[in-house]
Order: sequence, then C-alpha cells, then structure tokens
Amino acid sequence: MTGAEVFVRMLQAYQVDVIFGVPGDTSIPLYDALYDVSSDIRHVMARDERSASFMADAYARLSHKPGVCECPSGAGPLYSVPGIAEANASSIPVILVTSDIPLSGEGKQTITELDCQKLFESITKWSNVIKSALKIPETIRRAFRIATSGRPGAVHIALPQEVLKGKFPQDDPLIYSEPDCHEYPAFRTRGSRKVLEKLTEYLLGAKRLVIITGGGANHSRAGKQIIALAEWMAAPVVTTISGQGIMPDEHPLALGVIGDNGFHPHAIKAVEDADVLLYVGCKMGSVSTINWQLPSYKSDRRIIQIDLDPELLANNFRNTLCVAGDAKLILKDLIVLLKGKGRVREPTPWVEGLNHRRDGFWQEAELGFRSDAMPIKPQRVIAALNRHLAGPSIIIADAGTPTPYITRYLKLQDNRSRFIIPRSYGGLGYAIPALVGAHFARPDARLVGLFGDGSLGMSAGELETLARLRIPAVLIHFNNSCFGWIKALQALHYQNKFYSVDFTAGDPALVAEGFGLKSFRIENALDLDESLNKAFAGDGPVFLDIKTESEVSELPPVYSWLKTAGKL
Ligand SMILES: Cc1ncc(C[n+]2csc(CCOP(=O)(O)OP(=O)(O)O)c2C)c(N)n1
Ligand SMILES: [Mg+2]
Repeated sequence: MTGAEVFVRMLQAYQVDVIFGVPGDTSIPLYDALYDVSSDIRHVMARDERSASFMADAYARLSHKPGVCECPSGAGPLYSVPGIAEANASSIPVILVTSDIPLSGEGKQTITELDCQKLFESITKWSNVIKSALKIPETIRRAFRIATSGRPGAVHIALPQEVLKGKFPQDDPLIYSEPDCHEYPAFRTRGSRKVLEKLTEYLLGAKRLVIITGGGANHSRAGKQIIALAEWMAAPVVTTISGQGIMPDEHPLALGVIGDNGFHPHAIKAVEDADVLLYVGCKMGSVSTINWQLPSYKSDRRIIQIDLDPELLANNFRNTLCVAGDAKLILKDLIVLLKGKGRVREPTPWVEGLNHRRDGFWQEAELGFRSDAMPIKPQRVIAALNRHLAGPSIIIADAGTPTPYITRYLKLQDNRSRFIIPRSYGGLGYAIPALVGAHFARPDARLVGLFGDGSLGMSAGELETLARLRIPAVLIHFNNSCFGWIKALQALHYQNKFYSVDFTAGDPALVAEGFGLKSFRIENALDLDESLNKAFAGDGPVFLDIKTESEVSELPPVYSWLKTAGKL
C-alpha cells in the first residue's frame, strides 16, 4: 500500500464519513487514494480552505465527532488558519491534514514551501510532520486522541510527498483505531468524591442558586442533567451565548442569556441576586462576564466552577470551589448525592419574580416584533424566523447584527435543535460554509444561516457549494450596506465620524441566483412570512436578501453599548 492509502484506511477505521477540502498540486496522491474508497468517505470540495476549516468545525460541533479537513501545501495551510484557530480556542476537535512538498525539497526555495508545524503550533494542541509512511497509523491515532481528549481542540498533520507515496506492508495489523476517540469528549473523567460532597453541601445551603452553563455543557451533552439539577433545586438556569439551547427556552427555569451581547436583563438580575453561582463548562471570559464585572463582587457570594480543564478553574474569579471533570458525569453524581440528602425544592417567590420580569420583557419585545419600519428591524426578522421553525433545526449565525438579535430573540423548542456561532474569534464569513458542515452532521435538521453583508463578502464563494450539493438551507442576509457593528462603535464613541465602514449594496440576491440559489428580495416586513414559507418549503438553498436597519439607527441589545448611551 502507499502512505496515502494507509492514511485513508485509518480514516475509515475512525469511521470518518466526510472530509472537507480544496485540491492542490501536492494533494493528488491523496485524492487518488480517496477516489478508490469514495463510497465510504465523502470528500466535500470547498471553494476556499478557510471555508473547509469552518465546515469541519461546524461538522464537529454538531456531530460530536472530530471534523476532518485537508488542503494542499503553502497557500492552503495559510488560508485554513481561521477555522483551525476558532476550533482550537472553542474546544472543538478538528483535524487538519496538509499534503506537503517533498521532504527532499526542504530549504531549497521549493514553491509553496512553508514551515507548517511552526505556523500551527500556536493555534492547535499539536502540529506534526509525518516523516515516514510507517509512522502514519500511530500518528493518526495520536492526532485523534489529542483532538478528542482532555480539553478537545485542533490538531494538524502534514503529509509530505515521500510519505504519501511511500510503501507500507499490505494488511498490516497496525491499521486500527481507538474507538474511545471516535467521539468527543473522549475519556470523560468524574469529579472527586470529596469535592462533590462539598459541592452538595454548598448547593443545599444556597438560598438563591443560579446555574450558568457555557459551551462546555453543550459539548458534554449535559442537557438532561442540567434540567434535572435545576428542577430538583428549583434553580434558574442562565447561559452564555455558546451555552444556549441546553434546555428548551420556554422552560420556567430557563431564564436566558447573560453577558454583553444579546443579554436578557432578567437573566443578569438572577446572577446578581444569587448567593451561589454554579458555572458549568464556562470559561468566564470577557463577553459572558461583561469584562469581569458580572457578577459584581459580594463577599458572601459563592462561586463554584465545573470544568474539564483544570487550567480554567478560578482563572478569572475567586472561586469558592473548583470541580475538575466532565460536566455530564459530575452532574449525574451530584444529583444522586443531592437526592440522598433531601427533597425536591419548590420554586420560591424569587424565581416567580424573575419569571414575572421575563414575561414583561417578552411583552415589551412585541413592539419590535410588530414594527413595520423600513428598513426592517432585525428583531422582526428573528420573530418571523421563530414562527417558521418546526422540528429539529440548526441555526448558525455570524458576528454583526445576527449575534445580539438571534441570541436575545431565538426560541429553540425542540431538544434536537442547536444554535452554533464561532465565539472565540467571531470571524465574519463563518455561517455560509458552516451550513455545509452542518448538513453532513445533521441531515435530519432544517438549516438556517444568518449573516450580514460584510460576512457575505467574505464567504460568497461557498454559495456555489451549497447550490452544487443542493443543501436545503435558508440563508438570511442582513443587508445594510455597511460593516454596521463597527460603524455603530464609531457613532457611539467617536461622534459619528464614520471612516471606512460603508460599502455599496449591489444586488446580493442576483449574486446568489448566479450561483444557482433561489432568492428573494425583501424590503417590506409584511413580506417576511410569505418568503420564509417559500424558503422552508424548498429542497435546496434559498437566499433571503433582507434590507435591515443598521446598528447605527437603533442600538442592538449590547449591554456595554446601552450603558454608554445611557439606555440602561
Ligand atoms: C474576519 C473578521 N474581520 C473583522 C471583524 C470585525 N467585525 C466585527 S463585526 C464587523 C462588521 C460586520 O458587518 P456585517 O457582516 O455587514 O454585519 P452588520 O454589523 O453590518 O450587521 C466587523 C468588521 C470580524 N469579526 N471578523
Ligand atoms: Mg452589514
């Protein structure tokens, strides 16, 4: 066998069913090996390596399996950086394979020569150049093990030409996978018994317990345990943006989102009222804590943090208790301990008061939901989307207008639905390619992407991929002819001195049509429902070009912005 064949056999052993990539001169031997097994592994050709890496990221987030992407030497690895960095920082296992120039060409001005190992060292858990075909199986096993275990993340493997073309003994017993690492998180760890007993004691002593879930709770698939714990303790649950969807939004204990971007005021109040805060899989970074001001300091407030990465424990706040381990296993054990020590709690007047505020919030929101203003208000778009979501849905959003509005107003009801968004770097141009990855991870779900015109400019090429693969996705394009988010910051802090933030709208619907999508132009809010009806009825991608109000005209729900403007 050739090294390329061995590599493909290893992917088969790991039950990889899809690999995202862009072809190049150095990838020919690899493509030849993939050609021969095309029934097992689907190669999805992207139009840009950045997109391929975003596809693998979204696939991994939604399938709970590692995402695999590949690209050719030089420009390929350079273009794939955004998705690899995002996956790594967001604890998503993505394995990037770069086919490389011959080892014999190293240091000789070979075209596309690049020190990939060095390039990826700062944005992966591990970057390795395989030097011999004989080392492929053990290296691929290490790659999967590193990507899926501990705090999951990205891994890079380079396959130079000698390795791809090198010889390997037929039917070698070394070609096998470790089933533990087919999914993530691999090798889940329980919490220490002593620490869990202390945790039980703190929770039983709490008068106003609030559970805060981050992306880690979703990665751990701890939704059932979060609901069980919340219901047993009658404790409200609030989430970060990445923690959204952990429980149905209509649940009386699901209070909403905290932090700077798209926050719910009643969720923030719950955190401020709490005497015990239980963080689950949350990094407590700048956004969810509003620059570490939430929660404000109170000497008698207990902060407890559960995280699988001990390095994150008590990193940003002074914790009363740190619990290292997997969220799902820890909560399972915790619930058993709690049930052994008392009875289920009844909701207190405090929780009822928070729910009363929540009802008031949603009543007030109706004003925006019903507004016929032109350009269309973004909240009206999200309210219309909510009406059309039925059954399992995957919602993917980009930075800009979509983030605060979808975070605040999206209502996920189906426990098979998920909302994903790249929150480590918030790179524009994620949603369109991510829909491709989502399609392969969740063929059962309806797909919806939300993005601004700035994002479209960065990812329009993948409209062709969506059309070529006939992916039934509803694309919601917020057309405001500017990098609105940045323009709003200039308005807010620099007296409307707008500089390099406006661009021409052109005709994005025509661009989408040109790539083979069905498209609709929507300028009037009254047309939203009919267009969404048609879009959801389609069996291919549909592009909705919606003229929306920019962040300059009405400040979006961003805590620090509203505070600066004196609106909080
Ligand atoms: C790759 C990348 N470059 C720059 C930014 C900084 N940035 C954040 S929001 C934003 C403007 C987004 O414009 P658009 O997609 O049109 O959305 P809008 O805010 O107008 O709704 C920019 C440039 C970013 N997030 N990602
Ligand atoms: Mg814009």
